Amino acid sequence: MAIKTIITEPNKILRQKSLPVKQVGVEEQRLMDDMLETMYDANGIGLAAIQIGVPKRIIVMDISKSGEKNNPMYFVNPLIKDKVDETSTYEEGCLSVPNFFAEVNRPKECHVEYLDYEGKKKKLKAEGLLATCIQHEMDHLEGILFIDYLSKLKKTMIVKKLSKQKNRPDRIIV
Ligand code: GNR
Ligand code: NI
Repeated sequence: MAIKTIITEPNKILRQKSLPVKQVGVEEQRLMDDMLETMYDANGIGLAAIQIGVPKRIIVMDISKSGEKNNPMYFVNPLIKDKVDETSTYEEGCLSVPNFFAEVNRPKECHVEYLDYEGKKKKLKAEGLLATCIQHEMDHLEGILFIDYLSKLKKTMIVKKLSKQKNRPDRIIV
């Protein structure tokens, strides 16, 4: 397993649409292993493959509480089959938008169909943090970030601050 670099805004790669996986093979399983290790290392609860630069429709998640046993979840080619009209609000963050948090409304519950780590077809009814997280991750597969739901003013402010941080050199030799 290996820890990969997480791509951060602003970066066009994050706007790419990810492509369906034809078959869950060893290459995909290796990718899922690396994604999980990268996510744990960054203290995240979810990660989409595009965040490490791979445009495949693959997500890993673990929403277990700290101190509890790890509960890794793998989603390949996830599809939302159904969602309720009722929404809930969560303060979201994103490993690709480091250190910025904002409230986002999303459907409170959703039904998801996907392939698991073994390539087996699965169904899941998600609610609470699980529903929020899976929708956040599925947005990544479409090139959407949570800041896209904020006002233009807030979004511009966040992207500006992130690009300034990026351009700041670690060391200047004069
Ligand atoms: O670690 C993460 N926390 C989080 C909190 C609220 C809603 C969504 C998330 S996902 C995020 C990790 C990430 O960026 N996944 O794409
Ligand atoms: Ni994210």
